[in-house]
Formats: sequence, structure tokens, C-alpha cells
Amino acid sequence: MKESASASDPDAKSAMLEDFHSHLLKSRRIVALLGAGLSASSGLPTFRGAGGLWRTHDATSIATPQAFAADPAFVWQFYSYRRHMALNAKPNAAHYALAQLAKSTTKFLALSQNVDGLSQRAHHPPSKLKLLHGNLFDLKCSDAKCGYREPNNTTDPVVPILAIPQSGQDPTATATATEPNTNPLIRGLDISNPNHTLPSIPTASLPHCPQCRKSLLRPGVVWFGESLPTDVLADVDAFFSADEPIDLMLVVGTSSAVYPAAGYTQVARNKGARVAVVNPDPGSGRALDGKRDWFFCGDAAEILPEMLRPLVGDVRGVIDEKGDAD
Ligand code: BV8
Repeated sequence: MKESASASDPDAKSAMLEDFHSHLLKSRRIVALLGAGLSASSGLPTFRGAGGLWRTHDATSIATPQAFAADPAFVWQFYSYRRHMALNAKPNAAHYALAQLAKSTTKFLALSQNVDGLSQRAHHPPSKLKLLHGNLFDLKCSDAKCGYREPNNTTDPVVPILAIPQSGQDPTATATATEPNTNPLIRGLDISNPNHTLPSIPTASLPHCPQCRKSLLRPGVVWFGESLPTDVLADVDAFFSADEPIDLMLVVGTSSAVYPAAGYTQVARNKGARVAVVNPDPGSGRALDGKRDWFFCGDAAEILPEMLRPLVGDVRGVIDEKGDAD
């Protein structure tokens, strides 16, 4: 595996980048699998970051229909917190580089596991961005039979009672709980800190469906145990089953632990793709083939613009010019 020798070995690093660039320039069809690491340097926590915990709960256990049925207020506080952070975050250079690649001539499709909306705000063309796990800012009725959907609701909080509590609001707060919040994306108390008491919210005050007027609204994301959106799956399968090879697969900021998303890397490999992994975790390059693949060890926001420069130029210019589509 062509590995980006540590920063201390710039020669090996630039040799590998050159090798990657020569393949990139020959590539006609490219796919990218995107994960939470893509948005890490925008300040958004990854799923496995901080031990994968939100307060004392495993984030993957909150993102389930069972958790919503058992305690919809808690699950809404989790999603309202993530909506608040995502709205206060900004796309980084990696989001812009991928958006520029999508605008270049090459046939490119980005498969995103992220629900934070940052790729969209970096002007990534929607036809070349498949949201495998939905979007924090879409709302839908929790009763699938009702079918109500409300795309792109960026109201923060989605209902007043879900506002991030402000310091001093919690009379039972312990000393540590009154520590000033250090997270710049949170305006108020960082309720991911279990020392903060979560306000108790009656279900009646949670967002309800304006169509059936009986069921709760829920975030338009795919929960564990739920199938991915059929239209998205159809578009992705159409791209993969086209009678043309795939030349390059970019695997950016993902632990490749969640399926079916993680399975697409092998599908691309079966279509002839060489794989380039971008991740600071050396372990994430384990499954790579030494001769054909590349492992770029580091921050996607730093490395991806360099990797894609021959096709997208200097994205810094784009960031200044277009900035954030919020
Ligand atoms: C389904 C939305 C079936 C909600 C999410 C096969 C084998 C085993 C299990 C299964 C299987 N098939 C299905 C399953 C079950 C399950 C699953 O995969 N479980 C896992 C945990 C084992 N899959 C499902 O349930 C899927 N549904 O299969 O339905 C079905 C079929 C028909 C009918 C009915 C049902 C649905 C899965 C989708 C769940 N929803 N998100 C929400 O966000 O709240 S998944 C969610 O977690 C994210 O979307 C993402 O997919 C995943 C987190 O993974 P990553 O994004 O990779 O993030 P992570 O933190 O793990 O890693 C971050 C990486 O970034 C790290 O490697 C780190 O080193 C790196 N990094 C850090 N900083 C940087 C960086 N990289 C670059 N730069 C940096 N600066």
C-alpha cells in the first residue's frame, strides 16, 4: 500500500501525491464515500469520537426507532443539539474540493453518510450527492402511513421547548455543571455533558405532524434497523451498474463500520477502482491493497484539496468567493 510516509518524510509524501495525481487525471469515473471525519475540522463530533457517547448513551443506540418510541423528548434533544451545532458550523476546504470535483467534467458521485448539510452548503451539486442516511434538516411524520415530509427546515430550535438551555437556567446544576461551555458551536449549555440536567419535556410539546395532527414529527434521518431511502439506493445502484469501469474510490473520514454504506468500497473495487483512504487513524488503511491503493494519513480538510488540486484548482479561492450557502 502506498502510504503517506509521516510528515517527516515529505519526499515519500509528494511521490505518493504525484502517483495519485497521475491516476486522478486518467480517471473518468470516480466515487467517494464520505463519513463524519469529513466534517471533523468544521467542529462537528464524529460518531466514534468522544467514545461515541452523547451524555452517557451510545450515539448509535439513540439513533433508533426503539429509542424514539421509548423517549421521544430525549431523542429530540439529541437531534436538536446536532441541528444547532451543524447550523453554527461551516463547510471546510474538503467539502468545497468535493463540490468542485462534482462540477468538473469527470463523472463523480459522492455517497455521504453525513446528515449535517455541510456538503450542500459548500454548493455540492445535488445530482452528484447521495445522502445515504438522510438529513438532519428534513422532518417527516413518525407514522410512515401519514407520509408527511418537510424538507430543509433549518429553524433552530425546531420548537421553542427544544432550545439549548442557557447557563443559570438549571437551579439543580452542580458546580461542575456551571463550568463555562467551551464548544464554540453551542450557544448555551453543552448538554452533551451529562453533568447538565436535561430539561424534562412533555411529549405534547414536541413537534407534531401538521397533516395527520396526531403523530410526532421526527428528523428525516435513517435510523439503525431502517432501510436506506429507495430512490437514493436506486440512483447509487444505477451508477455502479453502468457498463463502464470505476477508476477511483475516495474513502474520506469514515470508519467504514456501518452497512450497507461501507460495502460500496468493495463494489467499486469490483468495478476496477483503485482506492484512496483519507483518515488520521492509521488503522483505517488496514484493508488496502499495497500495490494499487493509497493511504493519506491526516485531516481531510488539509489533504483532500491537495489531492484534488489538478482537477479543482485552489479551493481556497472558491471558499472566499462563494462562501457558505446557508
Ligand atoms: C439497515 C443517521 C436493513 C442517523 C446513521 C451488515 C453487517 C453488520 C451490520 C449490519 C449489516 N447490515 C445492516 C447492519 C445493521 C446496521 C449496521 O451497519 N450496524 C453497524 C453499527 C454494525 N445498519 C443499519 O441498520 C442500516 N439499515 O441495514 O436496514 C433493512 C433493510 C431492509 C428493511 C429494513 C431494514 C442503517 C444504517 C444507517 C444508520 N444511520 N446515521 C444519525 O446520524 O443520527 S449511521 C451514522 O453512523 C452515520 O451516518 C455514519 O454512517 C455512521 C458513523 O460512521 P462514520 O461516519 O464513519 O463516523 P465514525 O465516527 O464511525 O468514524 C469517523 C472516522 O473519521 C474515523 O475513522 C476517524 O478516524 C476519522 N476522522 C476523524 N477526524 C478526521 C477523520 N478523517 C478525516 N479527517 C479528519 N479530520
